[in-house]
Amino acid sequence: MRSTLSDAELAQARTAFFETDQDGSGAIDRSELAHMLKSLGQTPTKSMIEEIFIAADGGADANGNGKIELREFLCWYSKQLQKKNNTAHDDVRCTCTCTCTCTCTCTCTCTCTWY
Ligand SMILES: [Ca+2]
Ligand SMILES: [Ca+2]
Repeated sequence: MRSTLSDAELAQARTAFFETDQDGSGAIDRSELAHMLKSLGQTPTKSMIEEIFIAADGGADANGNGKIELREFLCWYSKQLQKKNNTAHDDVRCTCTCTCTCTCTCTCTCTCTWY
């Protein structure tokens, strides 16, 4: 694994992992992930969870055993940070303030991600 995390980011990621791993099993399962997202103010849907676990372009559950081990989590976390940085550079950060879920015909194309 090539780590692109700084020491501070690594420490942060480890903390996040152990906070999320509520039963201390050393791995994050789907319900633990859902709980973590909720604590971040997200409303995780089943597909959102699946997306994180098994996204085609690098899901967190790299070995497909249905759990995110620390190694997998760190790898995934660094990818998210990279994405975030790339996004910031491209200046396509979410600037839209429309949070409505109505079916109006506004053409808001906000691309913010779950974090
Ligand atoms: Ca666990
Ligand atoms: Ca796994």
